[in-house]
Amino acid sequence: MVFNWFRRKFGGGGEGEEPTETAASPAPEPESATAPPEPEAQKTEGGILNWAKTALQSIQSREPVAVTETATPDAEATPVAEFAPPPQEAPSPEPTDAPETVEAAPIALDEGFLWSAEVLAAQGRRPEEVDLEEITWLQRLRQGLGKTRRGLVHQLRSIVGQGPLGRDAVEEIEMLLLQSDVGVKATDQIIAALQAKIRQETLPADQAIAYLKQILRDTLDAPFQQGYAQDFAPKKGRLNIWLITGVNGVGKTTTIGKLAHIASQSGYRCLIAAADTFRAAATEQVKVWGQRSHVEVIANPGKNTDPAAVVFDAIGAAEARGTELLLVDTAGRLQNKANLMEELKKIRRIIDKKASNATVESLLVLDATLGQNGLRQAQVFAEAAQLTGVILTKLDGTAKGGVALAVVQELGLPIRFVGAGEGIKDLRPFSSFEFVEALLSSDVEVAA
Ligand SMILES: Nc1nc2c(ncn2[C@@H]2O[C@H](COP(=O)(O)OP(=O)(O)OP(=O)(O)O)[C@@H](O)[C@H]2O)c(=O)[nH]1
Ligand SMILES: [Mg+2]
Repeated sequence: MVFNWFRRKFGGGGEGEEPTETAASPAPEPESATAPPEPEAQKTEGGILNWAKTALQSIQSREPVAVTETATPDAEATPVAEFAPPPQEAPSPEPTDAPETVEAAPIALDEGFLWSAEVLAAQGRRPEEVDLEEITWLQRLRQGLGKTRRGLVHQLRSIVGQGPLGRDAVEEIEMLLLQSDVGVKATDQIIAALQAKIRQETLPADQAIAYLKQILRDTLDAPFQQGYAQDFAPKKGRLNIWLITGVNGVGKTTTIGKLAHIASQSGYRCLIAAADTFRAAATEQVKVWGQRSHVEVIANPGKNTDPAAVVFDAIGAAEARGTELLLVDTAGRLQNKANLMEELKKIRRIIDKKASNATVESLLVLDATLGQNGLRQAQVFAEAAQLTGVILTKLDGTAKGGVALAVVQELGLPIRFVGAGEGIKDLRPFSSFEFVEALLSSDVEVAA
């Protein structure tokens, strides 16, 4: 059965189907957050362990996967080492090997699996309806954010563990957020929300962390209050065009390859336009990704071809083939910034003219390892490309995960996807709930 990755559910891409709220987004629980906002239901109904076992059985009934023998974890178990993903190829801007061909490691009902299970269950997901790749992706995201989390959670707990949050504690939390790349503006807002809460009541450590998580989720989801749709799936049965922009080296082309993979796996007819005609090897690079994801690439083999002309041809091809998702790769660098912006504007004009009925999304790719510097670059693109969302890449590296909050706060744009690795499966739709859990959760507690 097809798992629709954009909607995070099986068979969810029916013609004309209008999405209900995505399963990946838990119902918001705004003001009531004195008690921990995480749903507790699974812990009382046989616990996460049962949920995880059922999920594993369902996964195996759909696709046989090797299960490694691990001792069944119990409530007292100290957490084992974090999930180690398959080794990745060394970074290479022109992918020649296919890191995605590395077979997934045998699945184990270990601490990492249980953590993923808890995160999925907390969002109201049923164990029969999760995909194995959801589990492995969550583990990868958690591992990617591991460094930031370890720095953050331990210190946060020790601050809030000292008793009711006082002024000094709030200042220490402020420092921690700034060190995690959350940025001044978002930090100010988060601290203001936290202080407002503390004025109302004193919070024990767990509740303070739970409340902080709620504030972070609200910050990340704020664009949904400003008119951006929470659902982000290409519309079936019609042309969607996603223009992928960003400065050089942030991961645009790699992201296109990963998006093409998600799209074709999720049952969408997809096409790629190789509109980075500036860099000599760019077309070849995107073609490699096209082969990996089994998606055709429209390119113009001539030298110094006009990228807008490539986009024009690609739209024609997309319309002729009934393509549902056209991904447009763009250059990250031209002779100068003004030229690049002019080129993007021209591409955008062609899209609006030639595909006036298409649903167009303009997505800025940001390299999370660049921290606040990446944000400055973003402001320039925002004008030229009429941005509608952000894709945050390289969360697996030295990035400090807090930058996601700065991105949303500073740009007012929703994060639509996050990348945490160079493999084809290392990019998935963004969920504030999962992100915040990966950033701030302490170790899984299993109520068996
Ligand atoms: N670790 C890690 N590396 C990534 C990720 N995404 C992309 N990369 C790497 O970043 C490098 C640049 O990626 P590209 O996709 O070529 O970037 P680009 O934005 O298309 O670059 P230009 O075409 O030069 O503008 C490559 O080595 C990728 O493998 C990620 O999520 N994690
Ligand atoms: Mg590129």
